[in-house]
Amino acid sequence: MGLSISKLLSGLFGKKEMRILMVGLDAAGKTTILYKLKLGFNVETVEYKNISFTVWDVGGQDKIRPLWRHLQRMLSEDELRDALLLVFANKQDLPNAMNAAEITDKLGLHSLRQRSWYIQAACATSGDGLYEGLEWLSANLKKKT
Ligand code: G3D
Ligand code: MG
Repeated sequence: MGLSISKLLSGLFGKKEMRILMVGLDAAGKTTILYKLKLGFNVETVEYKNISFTVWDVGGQDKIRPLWRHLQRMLSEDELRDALLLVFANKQDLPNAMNAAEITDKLGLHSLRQRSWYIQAACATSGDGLYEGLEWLSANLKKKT
């Protein structure tokens, strides 16, 4: 279905759209998360609670790495000024995985100003935590609009 038609339908049925940029280290589990939410490729639309989430999984591309290597600078880009920030602390099934508190600390999330952020422990292979993440996004999208 073309973009314009889907936009028209969402207008008719009050469906909201949310665009998601997914960034992270190679092998962090981005593609697994997308596949778990819906079988498919690097750009996917996931329907959840009457919101259409469009997710771009852009992790390993050399050209944009300098952008996300510095998370805080990336967030200050104009296009992301109003973006919600959801962090999946993935691979929680592995014994040596950093937990959500450790990742919060490493990413300096507490020092982010004027930003709605949330960290969700997850295991992409089983799907644990993935919908809780979307739940937070959908709740906060409603707050914004
Ligand atoms: P990426 O898209 O961020 O680069 P992938 O990462 O989704 O390709 O995942 C890289 C590897 O990590 C995959 O293993 C995948 O199965 C695994 N993985 C992803 N999420 C989890 C998780 O929550 N727990 C565990 N144990 N493994 C995970 P393979 O072996 O298929 O390359
Ligand atoms: Mg990938």
